[in-house]
Amino acid sequence: PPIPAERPPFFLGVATAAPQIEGAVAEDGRSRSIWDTWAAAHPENDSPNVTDDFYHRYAEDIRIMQTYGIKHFRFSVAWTRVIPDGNGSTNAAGLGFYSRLVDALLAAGIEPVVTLYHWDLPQVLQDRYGGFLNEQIVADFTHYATVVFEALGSRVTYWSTFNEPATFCVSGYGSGWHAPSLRDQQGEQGYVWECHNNVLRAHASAVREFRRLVPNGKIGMNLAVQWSEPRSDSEADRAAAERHMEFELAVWSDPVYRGDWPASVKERNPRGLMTITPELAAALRGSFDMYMLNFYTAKYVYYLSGGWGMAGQGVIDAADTFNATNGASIGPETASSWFKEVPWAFRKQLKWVSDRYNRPVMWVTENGVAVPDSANELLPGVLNDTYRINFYRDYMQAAMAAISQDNVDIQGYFCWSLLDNWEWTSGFKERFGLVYVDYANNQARHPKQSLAWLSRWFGLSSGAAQV
Ligand code: GCO
Repeated sequence: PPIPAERPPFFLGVATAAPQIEGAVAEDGRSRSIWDTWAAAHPENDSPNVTDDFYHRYAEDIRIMQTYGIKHFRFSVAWTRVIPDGNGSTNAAGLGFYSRLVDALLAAGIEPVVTLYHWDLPQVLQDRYGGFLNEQIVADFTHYATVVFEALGSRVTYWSTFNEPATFCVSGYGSGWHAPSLRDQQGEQGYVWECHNNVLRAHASAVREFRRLVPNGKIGMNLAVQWSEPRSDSEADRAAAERHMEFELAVWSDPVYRGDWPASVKERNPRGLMTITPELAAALRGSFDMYMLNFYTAKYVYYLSGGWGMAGQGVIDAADTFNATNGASIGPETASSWFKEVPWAFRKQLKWVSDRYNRPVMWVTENGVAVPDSANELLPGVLNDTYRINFYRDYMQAAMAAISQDNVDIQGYFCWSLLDNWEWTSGFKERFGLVYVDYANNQARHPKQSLAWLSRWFGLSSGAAQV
């Protein structure tokens, strides 16, 4: 597809996560994570044991980024490598891996962007005290974060504490769909909120150490949301959609920017919801240097009296669907059942966040797509991912419209993902990479057309891009 005349005004980065790409799960003293346990219990779902073998092949991936001019690389550190026992002593071999990785990135002119927690809790902490259900996690996470800040803080400027806490709290401790597979579907135990409370406390506590140890660094938290589009124009549906967005997204960022839960959440007062004390509010204030948003899709929301809500969040009277009352789909299918393509919703979402929080600097820290039917396609055809090129063109142009017409301040944009990888409950069946990974042939890397095309659009390379 032709390169659009106007170049995006934000930088282009690529994102990854340790459990999805590293493999080497038993090497250099790494302990098991809750996702290793999950994978062992679901052998039909492939395995993260080797996946992209990034642990051994990162130098090659850095060369690929260099070739295409990518200058921001988002990756996560595995707690299980750094402090295998969850708390207590540091494992020098595990920490050494990230130190070498950071050095290699910097030597290649690539800015490391570090996520401290991308869902891979040490299994020992789940076993010992229930993981995020226990306030002990706050001290243990802070200790872990401090060790990493001390080791990498002089070389790494950009950080995130937690990736998509809504996803791991709701799916891990509510619906049971994700590790550690605890269920509290109706919210009777208050699990999801306990998790939520402890993530906010741990974030505040880790950022306090961060300010001391990495005074010139920038930090935030990657928040994910699906835009809530009212299914009809009725007042009830519009209010339900707004409420849904508050329960899904503002419930994380209101405590940071406004010092309290959204009014709709307080009113509902689900079991487990803590009171945000003035001390916590003060610690959270200013703890986002930028608003890091992961965005993929949207759904219709409608008012449903007494209906179900998000798992464990307490009953809220909105439910979601991909189809409007008139049967219209919210967008075309992708390879993922949870995800339809809706660039217009991306623009609305960016404006919603920007308006609510008084125009924060924003980074899109994940956006991407798995091409339908591409999982079993063979080389070289699968490298011809025009579908993904069109997806990125449309979503990025929506972001550009948000900047030029809605006064949103977006400075960075990370594609999910650099590499095809282990997609959690979908195993290897969904490929989100800009680079194809041939799992059957020694994890060989093959850059897709989308990588070359994006690189050209952003003006990052010309030679490598043979589109
Ligand atoms: C995340 C995401 C990634 C997924 C991606 C595609 O939360 O950061 O879950 O890890 O692979 O969103 O589904």
